[in-house]
Amino acid sequence: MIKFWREIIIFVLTTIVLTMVLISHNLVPIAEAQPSRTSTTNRSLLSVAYPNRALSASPAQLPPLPYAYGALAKAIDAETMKLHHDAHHASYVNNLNDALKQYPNLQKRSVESLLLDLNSVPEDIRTKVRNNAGGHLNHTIFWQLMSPQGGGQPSGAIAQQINQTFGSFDAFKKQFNAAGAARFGSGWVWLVRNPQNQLQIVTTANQDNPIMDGFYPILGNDVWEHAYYLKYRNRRPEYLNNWWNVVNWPQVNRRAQPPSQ
Ligand code: MN3
Repeated sequence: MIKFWREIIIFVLTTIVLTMVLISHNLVPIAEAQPSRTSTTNRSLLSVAYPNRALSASPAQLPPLPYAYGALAKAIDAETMKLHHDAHHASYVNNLNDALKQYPNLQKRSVESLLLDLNSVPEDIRTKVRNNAGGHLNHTIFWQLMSPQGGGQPSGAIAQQINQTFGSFDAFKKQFNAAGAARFGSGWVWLVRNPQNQLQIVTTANQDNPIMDGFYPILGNDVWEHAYYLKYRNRRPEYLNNWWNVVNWPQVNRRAQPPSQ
């Protein structure tokens, strides 16, 4: 009987020692390390143009407007929409293709990846790529964020997250509009997810996109004069206020989903 127990103990000890040796040599997988929220968020910055798709640069193409020019009249007039899409956005697309035409390797990269690593873009086209890749990306996101059926109170998960972060939808709107009004010159105002996975309001200058500062863009409004001047003249705050009448909350919710693993 004693011999039996001794053999059991020797067997158990041998198993423990053997397992420790295997683990120390990485031969036995321990539980896979979970990616942190931060690294997950950073990885997703490579694909922000659409809820699940990056923006191609081979060649860059003007996406069709998903509604008629006059469909957003609750906030933006038809003439502004036509110019904004057919002239301004089209020129960002054309200028980006023009900048990349001597660099076929860069055309294989997404617009997001170009903006995330501008240092890898040759200096002679870097500013042109920054402005026009940014312009193409920002406007591609912008058209999707509006809808003729838009406006009203936010719905879904984003409504809760906005309330938790800013207190209420009205408080959030006030803060977002104030940031947009205070952006000097041309630029954008955004609701982003920051690397700590929190909602935050930021602004960007010119055609920079929040991914360039490590933020995931959920919702954004264009505060360049070309976005509002025909109808609102210099009254940017009035444009910012009316813009909520066309915000496409279902689309905002799709963009606000935690990034897929
Ligand atoms: Mn614009």
